[in-house]
Amino acid sequence: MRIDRVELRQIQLPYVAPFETSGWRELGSFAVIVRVDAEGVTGWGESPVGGAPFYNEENHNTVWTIAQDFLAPMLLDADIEQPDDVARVLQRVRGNRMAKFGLESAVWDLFGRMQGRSLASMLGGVRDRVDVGVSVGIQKDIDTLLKVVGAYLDNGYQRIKLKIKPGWDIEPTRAVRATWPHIKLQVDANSIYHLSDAEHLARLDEFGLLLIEQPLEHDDIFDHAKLRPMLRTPLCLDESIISPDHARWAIEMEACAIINIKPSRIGGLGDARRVHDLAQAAGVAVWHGGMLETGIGRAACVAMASLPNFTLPGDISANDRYFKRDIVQNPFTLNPDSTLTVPTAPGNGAVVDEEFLEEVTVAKVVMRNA
Ligand code: OSB
Ligand code: MG
Repeated sequence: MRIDRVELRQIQLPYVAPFETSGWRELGSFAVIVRVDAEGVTGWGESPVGGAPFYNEENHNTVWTIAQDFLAPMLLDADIEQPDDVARVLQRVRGNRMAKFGLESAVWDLFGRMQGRSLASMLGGVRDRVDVGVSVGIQKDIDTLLKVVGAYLDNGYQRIKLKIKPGWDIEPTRAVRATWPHIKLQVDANSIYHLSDAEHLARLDEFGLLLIEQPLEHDDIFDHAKLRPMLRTPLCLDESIISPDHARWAIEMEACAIINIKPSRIGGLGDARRVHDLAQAAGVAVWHGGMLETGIGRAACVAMASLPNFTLPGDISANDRYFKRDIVQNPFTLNPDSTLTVPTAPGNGAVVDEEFLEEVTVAKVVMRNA
């Protein structure tokens, strides 16, 4: 099958509140939205990339350039018989995984809509609801943090993740734990510490955390393997796991007990599923991370998280935690048991609000097969 048309859009969509990590602060989504058309059917995908290359090496402008100059032409040139063909077709382009993911996930959606199958069922999902929590950014002080966390708990979220950095780690975590002794709590450092901080990080052990996420360098596996036995808190990798091979290396090196899966970071739903399967075979738990996706990317995350080895709550909050108005007509809402319901409609199930999408589009390009 030939893809007839690829449309790329840069959007700007403000968050309900700024999101701050150990390394950056963003005020809104800079996602690149991908639309693919073939045989009269439309598929949607999202590269949930940031405005600055502070999480990984990509930003909205690199996705825009690489998708337009290389990935979209390669996709339009190829014969695609199944979604898994896309990764192979785009393989010559090194890295740029968020850019690849936008196209790859759009093709999964396209095939699902053509075949009348939900993305969850195509991927091998086994759940009709997925457990979710909230990732809470760095706040201006501990009082504010307690208010923000309290509000999310009141909304019904049963798991809280705190972003940490030097100077905002032990005390905020202690305060949240002291206020809510029994909630599921975890922390994410986004690569800000070094192996020499091991003793400091071990001070988090007393708070009964589910996990500590990516304390060390974004491209490191080796030092994480050294750090892991120095902590009682289970170690989880995010930034470092960018492919099935990286997952295998981390597992063989015993660098982590848990893997955060983000299909966008790994460059495709197909490879994300491979990471899931490798981890499951090795007895390593996985959970679904988030990149503050719009409703398009979010729908794919929820489908992915319905696979069997996603045994910890995901960073996939309801759409209203991120946006006042999203670019879909069917946002997820939080169920009372801190879950989101897995879509059963064909493809990713997102119903795109094309009028609002047009409003928030700041650049658009269309490429076609002759
Ligand atoms: O490290 O998990 C991360 C957001 C953007 C980039 C990296 C991360 C995050 C989050 C937010 O923690 C998760 C979400 O709610 O989407
Ligand atoms: Mg993370």
